[in-house]
Formats: sequence, structure tokens, C-alpha cells
Amino acid sequence: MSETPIASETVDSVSKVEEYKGLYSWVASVDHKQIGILYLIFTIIFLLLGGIEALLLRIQLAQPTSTFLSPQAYNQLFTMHGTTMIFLVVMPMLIGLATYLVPLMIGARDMAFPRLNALSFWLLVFGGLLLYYSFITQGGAPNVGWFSYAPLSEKPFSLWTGGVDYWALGLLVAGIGTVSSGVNLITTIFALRAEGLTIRRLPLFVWMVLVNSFLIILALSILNASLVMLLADRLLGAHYFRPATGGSAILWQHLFWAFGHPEVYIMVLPAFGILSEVIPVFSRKPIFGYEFVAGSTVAIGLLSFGVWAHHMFTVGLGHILDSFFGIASMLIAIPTGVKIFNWIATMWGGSIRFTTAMLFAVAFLVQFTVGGLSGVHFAVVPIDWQTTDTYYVVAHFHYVLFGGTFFGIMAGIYYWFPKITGRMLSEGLGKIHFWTMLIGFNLTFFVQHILGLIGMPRRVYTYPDLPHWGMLNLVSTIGAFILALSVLVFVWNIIASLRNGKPAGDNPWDAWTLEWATTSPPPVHNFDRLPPIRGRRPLWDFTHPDKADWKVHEKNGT
Ligand code: HEM
Ligand SMILES: [Cu+2]
Repeated sequence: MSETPIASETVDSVSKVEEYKGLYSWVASVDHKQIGILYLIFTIIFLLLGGIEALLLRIQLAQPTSTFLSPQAYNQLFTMHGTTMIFLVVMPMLIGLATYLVPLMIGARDMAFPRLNALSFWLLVFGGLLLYYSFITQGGAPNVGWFSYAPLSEKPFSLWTGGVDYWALGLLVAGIGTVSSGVNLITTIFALRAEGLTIRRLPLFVWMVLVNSFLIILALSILNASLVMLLADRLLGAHYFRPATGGSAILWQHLFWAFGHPEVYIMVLPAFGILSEVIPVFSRKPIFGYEFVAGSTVAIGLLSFGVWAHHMFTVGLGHILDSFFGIASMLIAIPTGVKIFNWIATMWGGSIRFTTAMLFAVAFLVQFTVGGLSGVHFAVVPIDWQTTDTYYVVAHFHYVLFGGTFFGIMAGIYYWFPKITGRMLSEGLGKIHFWTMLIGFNLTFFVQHILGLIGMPRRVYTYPDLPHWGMLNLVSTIGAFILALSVLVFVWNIIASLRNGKPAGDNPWDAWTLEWATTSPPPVHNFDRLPPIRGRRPLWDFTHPDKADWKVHEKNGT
């Protein structure tokens, strides 16, 4: 009986995948492609949940003095909406794309730690379930906002709701998985690159995932530690954040935003990476200023840890700290601007193909810039004092997160869906999806700038019938329903294309990074063979030998 050969235990965990069939093969999978797809399915489900929560909020706000939702329900819904979109939609969608794509883009067979990869994903699932379980507990879901400020989140103030406990526990479980993903991605990128693929030849998406993974390890660890402290306060009678017993409520704000600001970059850097792949391919030009795009990412990553207190200008930190954090925040606009100019210069003079992916990328550029500009407004301390906690902030972060990141993710999905599934998404439905999303998004959020400037506070469950307030809010709600429609078109496009989309072939866009050098979808082992890697566009060099990058360089003597 004890004859089990040792070899069977050390069988390469990746090749075992093929033995399982059906649903079980997905649950047991340690293949980065299957896990990447699971991430995408999971996040689309939570996108629909978070979207329904948003619609309920917008219905309540469509008219003044509305009673559609109770104040308690409203608070729970905006907390769950924000938490869901950040932790269960945007961040894991980007990590899922990275999990699927990074090994392919560097010519590797899988992630460095395939089992850890599966663990990261399933921890995210359990974290999400814990968070949503709170809805059916006594007292309901958490209702203290996605940043759970102390002392509101502490026992004496949130006594009857276990919601905060589920919030902290859910984010902690998911957060441990996220840190593991960061470790896994960094190791993969450093250790498993194909021969010839030096760091300076890495695709920019991989570059940005690399920088991002360092941000994840540092920032999510701060959050995880803070969550443990909060749980200790709530469940074990500690008093880190309880002023009445000698703790410090401001400490929570410092810890949360020391995580929270890098977090906003964690949510945007991989989307920058997507743009840096999509724009060059659909402009038929290599990226303009590769070194600057990569280098500015590192600059953003470093700076992002030095600006957190711009979320705390109204706390009363004093002029010196306020000035420091205001100036540091403005500095981030420089490397960000560098990127915007690089993308525009890449399009300049290119032969642009306006596919759905490219349309989403261009919309990202415009909308993200609008959000970046309102961000610079907030960095001016006296302006922040006037506008903080108003709808101007809500407009700002939706322009960067939705108009920017989410549009970027959409560009990525239209670009890589053919690789992942072997079928094209419908360009016709894609264009309908794009235009409804563009119109819906701007209707919903542009007017919120005005609402904020005329004084409407955020996180209020209703408002009096003041001049323009009702009308602007109604426009915003109508926009939200158009947005919801666009999401349905998107989901329909995915289902219809999976059923009978046009077969994609290996490289439908005539792109040049390595993931397009294998079949669509790729085999379990990813590659039968790789093209020789002599530059940044190995597949281009291989398929266009007369116009290969290294030949052009040789001719120009560069
Ligand atoms: C030039 C770049 C940016 C600057 C200078 C900037 C500045 C600011 C400031 C000062 C605030 C605090 C406003 C307040 O509460 O009074 C803020 C809020 C916020 N920002 Fe930005 N931001 C920038 C880019 C981004 C990016 C890229 C993202 C995400 C991808 C982002 C997401 C957010 C979010 C989610 C909030 C709201 C946090 C809350 O609930 O209070 N920002 N931003
Ligand atoms: Cu910030």
C-alpha cells in the first residue's frame, strides 16, 4: 500500500490539469489561463451586483425628498457599491487580465507559483462571499463608507451592525490573496522571461504590472495590518482607534490613505499598460518614447506613497503638512502627463484603425484627463476645503476610475477576447456598447461636477428642492440607466460571440507581442515554439522580416 511512487506527488502540477474534466477541472485548476478566466467571470458577476446597487442609489436620488430607500438602506448600498467596485471588480479584473496575459506575453508556460495563483483567486472568492453574507445578518451590510472611518466604525458607534466585521474580515481574506498575486507576478516577470526578452524589451503592459505588483505588496500589506487592528478593537477590546480609551481616530485615516492613494494607482497603472499595447497596435506604430512610458510608471509608483494626506486636508494637519502634501500631489501630474503625451504622439501620423478597442482607448485618454484635472484642483488646499465631501469628488473619482480605468479594461477585453476564446467579439455590438457607455457615463457623471460646485454634499440619502438640484440629479439618473443598458449590450456581446462569433485565428490584429504567436485559445502549455526575440516587437520582426525593427535600426545606424 505504501508503494505510491514519489514521482506521482511531484508531477508537474500544471500538466495535471488535463486529467480533470468539466466543472471540476475549473475548481481544481492551477493553470493561469483558466484562473484568469475565472477572475473575469467572477468580476463580471460582481460588476452586475455593484451596478444594481448603483441604480438603486440613483433611483433614490432622481428626485428631491424621495423616500424610495430608507436612510439605513442608502448607507449600506453606497458602502457596498464602493467596496464592491474597488475590491471585487476593478482591482481583480486587472489582476485577472495580468494572470491570463503576463505568462503569455513573456513567453512562459505558467506563473512562477501556480498553486499560490489558485489560492489567490479562491481567497478573493471567499472574501467576496464574506462581505456579501453581511446582507443577511442581523443589522445588515456595513454602512460606514468604503473607507470605514474610525471612530464611526468602532463598537460604540457601530454596535448593532456586524456589517463592519464582515467588511474587515472579507477585505482581509481577499487582501491576503492580492498580496500573494503581487509576489507571484513579480517572481514570474523576473524569473520566467523567454530568452532574449530583456527587461528593456518587456511589453509595456508587463512593465506596468511589474510596478503595480510592488505597489500591491506594499499598500495592501498596510491595509491588511490596519484591518487586523480594527478587528482587534471591535472583537478583542483593543483600542487602537478609540480616542475615549487613548487610541487615535486620525491614525486610522493615515493608515487607510497610506494604502488608499497607492490603491488608486493600483487601479490605474495596469489600465495604462493596456493603453500602451492597444494604441500602438491600432496606430500601426511602435510606442513613442518607450523608456519614458516605463520610467514615468516607476516615478508614479514612488510618488504615490507620498501624497496620502491630500485626503485629509480638512482634518487640520497644519499649513506645513498641507503644503507638502498639496505640492507632492501636483507633482504626480507630471509623470502622468508624460504618458498622455506619449500616447498622443504614438497616434500622431499613424494609420489609425478605429476598432471598438481603440475607441475605448481614445475615450480613456480624454476622460482620464478630465479626472486628472479635477484631481489637481483638489491638490490646491483651499479649493479642497470648499469641494471635499461634495459631488465634485464623486465626479472626480468616477472620471478617473470609470472614464479612465474601466474604459481601459473594456479596450483590453475587446483586444484580447479573441486570444482568450478563439472568437471575435462583434464589432457592430461593440460600437453600440461603446457609444451607449460613452453617453451614459458622461451624462451620469459630468453633471455631478456642477452639483458639487453648487454645494450638494456626497453621501446624503436625500436633498431639498433647491434650484437646479432636482433637474441635474434626474439627468444623472437617466445617464445611469443608459450605462446599465450599455453593460447589458456588453454581456450580450460576450454571450453571442461565445456561441457563434467569427473564429479569430492566431493574430487577428496583426499585433506584435508574444501572446499572439500562439493559437487562440492557447494550448495548455502555451507555446509550441517562440519566434526569435531580437527587440521589443518579436512577432512583428518575424512576420514582417523586410520591415523588422532591428533592420530599420541597422539602416539608420541607431
Ligand atoms: C493628477 C492626479 C490626481 C490627483 C492630483 C488627485 C487628487 C485627489 C484628491 C486631492 C482627492 C481628495 C478629494 C477630497 O476628498 O477632498 C482625491 C480623491 C479621490 N481620488 Fe484622486 N487624484 C488624482 C488621480 C486619481 C486617480 C488616478 C484615481 C484612481 C484611479 C483617483 C481616485 C480617487 C478616489 C477614489 C478619490 C475619492 C476618495 C474618497 O472617497 O474620498 N484619483 N483625489
Ligand atoms: Cu489620493
